This record gives sequence, structure tokens and C-alpha cells, in this order.
Amino acid sequence: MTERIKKKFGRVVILGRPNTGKSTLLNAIMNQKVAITSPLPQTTRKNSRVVYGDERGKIIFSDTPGIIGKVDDLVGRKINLEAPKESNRAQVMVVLMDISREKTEEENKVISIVRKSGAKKVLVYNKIDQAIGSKDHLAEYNYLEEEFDKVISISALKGKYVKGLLSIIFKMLPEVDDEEIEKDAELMALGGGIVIGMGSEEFVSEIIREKAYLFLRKEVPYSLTVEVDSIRDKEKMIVVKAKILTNAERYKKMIIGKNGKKIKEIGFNARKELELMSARKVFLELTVEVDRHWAERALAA
Ligand SMILES: Nc1nc2c(ncn2[C@@H]2O[C@H](COP(=O)(O)OP(=O)(O)OP(=O)(O)O)[C@@H](O)[C@H]2O)c(=O)[nH]1
Ligand SMILES: [Mg+2]
Repeated sequence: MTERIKKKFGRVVILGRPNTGKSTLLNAIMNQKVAITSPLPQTTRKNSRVVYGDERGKIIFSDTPGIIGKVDDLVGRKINLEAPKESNRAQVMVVLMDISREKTEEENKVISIVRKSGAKKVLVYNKIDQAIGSKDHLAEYNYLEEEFDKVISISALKGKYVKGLLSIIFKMLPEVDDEEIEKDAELMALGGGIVIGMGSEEFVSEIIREKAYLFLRKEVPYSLTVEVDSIRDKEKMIVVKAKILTNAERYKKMIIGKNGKKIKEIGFNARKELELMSARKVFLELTVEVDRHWAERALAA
């Protein structure tokens, strides 16, 4: 009889309040961009899953939107429901704290989700590169350690100690028959690798949204979404047709900007990144429309 090969396998959820660096961490683990990031809270709006694999085994990682304490708008409320949904299925919870920022009430909401779970728990102090001098708030977070099985300090942005975190996670995961792993329905659906790229309308729209976050005033991003109408591969270039939808005429004006300056900036930077990703020439046709019902559609469960 041939000996059965066992490998590590499981589901890992990345949690934390907004802006702690969850999506940045996932990109660092995957060694490529799989999630958009920005300095604004609630950049991630939906749970997203990717598969990491190496000789040790396979991990289905979930990036979740930041959990916030108080929300009063529709978009915020829907976003806040995402992370708890994803937490139930994980064997390991990776909980990020931004130690370059003062601890606030918002962490309590995250901790209440952590407490409810029977999963293994890793506390990650992120942004150690920035947590220097008066920006070092580590001491304010230390008391949380008793809730966790392991603690590690990293810089997701600089990729520092991310490998160490990955080792901790692998140790916590169960060993599963290799054959069983390969038969896992979710793993098969995710394709066992990264399915994101120019073929993915969802990811292309995320890249455009990321650039909109970068160039617009703070309040505007919460009232917009991006929809990709078509991605066509013409011989010489890829032609992308997309539109930014927003709630109100005044936001539309801000997104377009004086003489179309803003929309050009957003479009130019999105196109550059899409060209880098695809190693192709990209033509991006980007328009702005008012649509008061985008949130109900885009964030529908
Ligand atoms: N200096 C420093 N900045 C970081 C680090 N990790 C993330 N950031 C920055 O923090 C900001 C937020 O990062 P994201 O990865 O978008 O945070 P998030 O937790 O996914 O945020 P939401 O999706 O809104 O919940 C970005 O500007 C990142 O570049 C880090 O290790 N060091
Ligand atoms: Mg995020």
C-alpha cells in the first residue's frame, strides 16, 4: 500500500478595524496584488478569498472589510456584516492591530468577534516600520494578548516578518490527506490559484475604485462604485469600458473635476496599473453617471 501524503490545509480569516493593513498583508503573503488598499477606512467592501499554496500545504485566505463600531449609513451597515460572516468558517483568525495609531473603542468590536470564535487566534501588531517614537502605541494593545494563542509584530507594507506569520499559521492548521485537499469544493471553485487579472471584471473595477480613492476628497469614495461594462481583447490593445456610479449630481461634478481633470487622473492611473498587470496596452473608456441605487445592487448579499 502506498503511504498517504498529508499536508496542511485550512481556512484563515484576516480581521481588524479599517485601515489596519489587512489587504496589504494579503498582497504581501501572495507576493502580488490581489486586493486594493488605500489610506481611507472601509476600502475593502466585500469578503474576498484567495488560495495560498507551497510545499507545506494550502490555505484559503479571506480578506474582510474593516469592522467599525458605529455605522449609520446603508453602505457602512452592509460592509460591517461581512467580516462576522466569514469568521465562522475559519480555523485560524489573524487579527491586525495598527500599533502606529492610538487604540480606540473600535478595537472592542473586533475583539467581541474574536471572543465568539473557537478558532486559533493570532494577534498581529502591524506597521512596526511606522510605530516609532510618539507613534509607538504598542503598550496600549498589550493587554489583548491574553485573548490570543500567538502574537507577532510585522510590517505588511515592507513585507517584514510576513514569512514568520505564515509559519505560525501553518503550524496551527490541521494535517489533511493530500487527496482530500484536492477534492475540496471551495478550493476547486477558487481554481487553486489566483484567478484575478484582466479577465476579471470585478478586479478591474476594484483597480479603478482604488485610484478614485486616491484622487478624490474623503467623502466622495463612500458614494461611488465602479462597474465594468466590457473588456475586449483587440489585437493591439485591451479595450475596457467602465463607469463610475455615484449617488448625487454634486459628487458627479467632483469626480469629473474642473475640465475633466479628476476623471482623467483616475483613468490615467488605473490604465497604467492595468497595463502593468497585463503587460499589454490598455485603452480605458471611463465615464461617470448618477445612479441613486448603486449601493443596494453592488452590496447585495
Ligand atoms: N507604514 C505602513 N503602512 C501600512 C502597513 N500596512 C498597511 N499600511 C498602509 O495602511 C493603509 C491601509 O491599508 P489597507 O491594506 O488598505 O488596510 P485594510 O485593513 O485592508 O483597510 P480596509 O479594507 O479599509 O478595512 C494603506 O495606506 C497601506 O499602505 C505597514 O506595515 N506599514
Ligand atoms: Mg482592505
